[in-house]
Amino acid sequence: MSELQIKAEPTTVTIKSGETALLVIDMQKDFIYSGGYGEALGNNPKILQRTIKPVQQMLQIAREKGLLIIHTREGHLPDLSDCPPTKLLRWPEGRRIGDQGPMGRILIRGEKGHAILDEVAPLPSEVVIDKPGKNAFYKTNLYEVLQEHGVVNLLVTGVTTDVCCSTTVSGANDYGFNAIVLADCMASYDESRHEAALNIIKAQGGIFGWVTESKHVLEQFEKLPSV
Ligand code: TIU
Repeated sequence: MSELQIKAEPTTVTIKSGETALLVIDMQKDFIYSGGYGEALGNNPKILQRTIKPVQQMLQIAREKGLLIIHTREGHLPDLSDCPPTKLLRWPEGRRIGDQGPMGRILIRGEKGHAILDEVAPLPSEVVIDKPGKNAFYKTNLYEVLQEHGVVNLLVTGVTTDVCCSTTVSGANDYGFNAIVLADCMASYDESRHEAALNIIKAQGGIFGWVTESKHVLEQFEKLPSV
């Protein structure tokens, strides 16, 4: 198993490729396209679109080098039985989870808006985890999947930095994984929150993990033989 040294903040991080998975968080139309949940919350979803290309590149190299790839999707059952009333009722009617929008019912599994973007769509062989919360470890089998595959390190990408990515990184830390965040593969609806969330992750000697750019990861993974 090859050891790779990834340039990152606050320190260079050494990982074994066979113990590393690529995690792609919530690259769904509901967040990244107009007419979905992100917009219903008052955001401009276009801001997240800069992540598409770098995430696509990370998927390509991870597939070439045989990494475990896990995609997540935030969403709820059509009867909303897995959606806490607090999450449901916090926004005005018409803009709530389950309300009808241009991409179907907002943040509901199986609706058009719930789907992952075509550009970064999972292959049939890849793991897709549906989650009712922000943190991808909450009420999912993510921990068990990672354990089963002997994963220690997570290369974390997706949206949004300050919500589903940061809560998942915090979860990863508690569950005993190294989270290595790829800043250019991640975005927030607000640039200052993106920066703040990254700063919190890498502060205090890397209290939650590391922050790097995909170019540093690509540079290292390119050295590995393809599968
Ligand atoms: N996936 C994810 O981050 N869910 C959110 O609700 N993000 C917001 O920034 N609102």
